[in-house]
Amino acid sequence: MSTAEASANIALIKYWGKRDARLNLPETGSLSLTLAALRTRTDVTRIDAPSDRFTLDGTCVEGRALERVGRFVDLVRDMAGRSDRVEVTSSNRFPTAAGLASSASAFAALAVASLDAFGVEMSPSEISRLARRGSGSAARSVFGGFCRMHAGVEPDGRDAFAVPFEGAALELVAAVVVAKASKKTTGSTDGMNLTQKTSPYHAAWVTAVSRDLLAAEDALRAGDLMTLADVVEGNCLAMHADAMAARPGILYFKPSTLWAIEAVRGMRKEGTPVFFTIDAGPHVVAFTLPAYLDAVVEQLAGHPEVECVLRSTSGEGAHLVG
Ligand code: 2P0
Repeated sequence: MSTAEASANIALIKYWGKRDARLNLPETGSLSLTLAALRTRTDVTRIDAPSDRFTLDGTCVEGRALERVGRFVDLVRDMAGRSDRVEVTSSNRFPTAAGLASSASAFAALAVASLDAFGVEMSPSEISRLARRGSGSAARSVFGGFCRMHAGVEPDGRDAFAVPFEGAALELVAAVVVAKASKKTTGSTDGMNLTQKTSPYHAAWVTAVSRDLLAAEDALRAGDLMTLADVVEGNCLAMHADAMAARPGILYFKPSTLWAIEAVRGMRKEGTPVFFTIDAGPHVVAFTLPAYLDAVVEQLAGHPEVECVLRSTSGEGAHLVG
């Protein structure tokens, strides 16, 4: 049995659109921080059976999710020249009932465990490229800390992988404001495909990302949290504006999302170094400096639709354990 762990990551500058759906190539680059608290552990064992098996958080999974895992492991089977089926057992070390399940930590951990199970050796960039085939954001969870995903230009995707971002002069920690579970929202893949096809703002989004990436990298290197706050919040709201302008519009915000945005901006106005970002769901992630985390967590817990506020430092990249 091969066991790997990986942590989810939260993008400061977001990925929202693909240049190739089959190879899962992003339209733009992105910039993220891997979060220690959102961890997935995955075991992969080669088995003598007619088909793959997948258990997630103690429940046997079938249908599309099992097929997605099987197709991903096929990439590793092809490299190894083997056809053995596998048993994949995965567990998330955070409250999945809250809808925080992450394809980033899942496919980064599955990539590392599957390669080990089939005895295939790869460089970290090659592992990132492989993880990307499972999920675009998984390419970033191969690495710890800040991470820069390159969109690349090659049709075969050989230059579309993540690398660690060096030289950050800020140590960011996160408060994850988990909204109470509500009806399932549009998944990221479907959401970005619909946005790309129908949103009149999408071309402007793509242009904005290149500019935001440069500005965010400069601010991170300069340790300029207030400039980073403007760029990251602006990029997040631009992604959501793009999605909201799709037909039909995709709206991920809930009342607690808007409440948390206001709370974060209120704290910043009062002098707390904190800023927010929001992925394809209602949860708000507030980034701050370690000395302010307790106060930020306390302020963000006070809405009736907030399930809990998780605290996280930056996390490690995907690795084998045991
Ligand atoms: C991001 N998200 O950069 C953006 C922001 C969600 C909002 O990457 O289709 O699950 O599997 O490549 O990786 C989530 O997208 O999408 C995502 P696929 P994925 O973090």
